[in-house]
Amino acid sequence: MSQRTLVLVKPDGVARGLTGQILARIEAKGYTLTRLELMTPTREILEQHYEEHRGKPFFEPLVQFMLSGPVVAAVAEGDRVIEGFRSLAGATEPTTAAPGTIRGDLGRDWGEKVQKNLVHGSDSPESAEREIGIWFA
Ligand code: IDP
Ligand code: MG
Repeated sequence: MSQRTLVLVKPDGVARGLTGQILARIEAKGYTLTRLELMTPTREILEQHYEEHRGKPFFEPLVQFMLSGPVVAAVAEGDRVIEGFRSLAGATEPTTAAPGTIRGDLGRDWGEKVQKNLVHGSDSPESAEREIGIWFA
């Protein structure tokens, strides 16, 4: 059965003009974009979205970063898209994310309290449905 995931092009990706390249990689891999919107999230949306990280040292820097400019929210669909998009995205830390991945090819460390790593992708079917509900209520 086909699956869906929430993808976010974070404010660094939008500000650096990388939205098209990032979405092109998702499409080139064969997934289908079924929702797509440029939006400016509220703190409330971000606190819900990153609920699991509340209390961690990078939580507030992460929320501030995500509030720093518009993001592109998308729903991508296809068999095993959750795993497939996280594989395209690469590891959380862009410095060591594998070359060939979005974060490995397009990201770097900027010496900040939060890793600016261009994209978000849901990590499980439960997270995907929860997150799609938050961003596309
Ligand atoms: P993921 O985006 O690869 O799933 P998560 O652990 O869910 O990574 O963390 C959410 C976001 O918080 C990351 O994408 C990154 O922007 C930031 N982040 C995670 N861990 C750290 C950290 O140890 N230091 C700074 N920022 C972090
Ligand atoms: Mg995560």
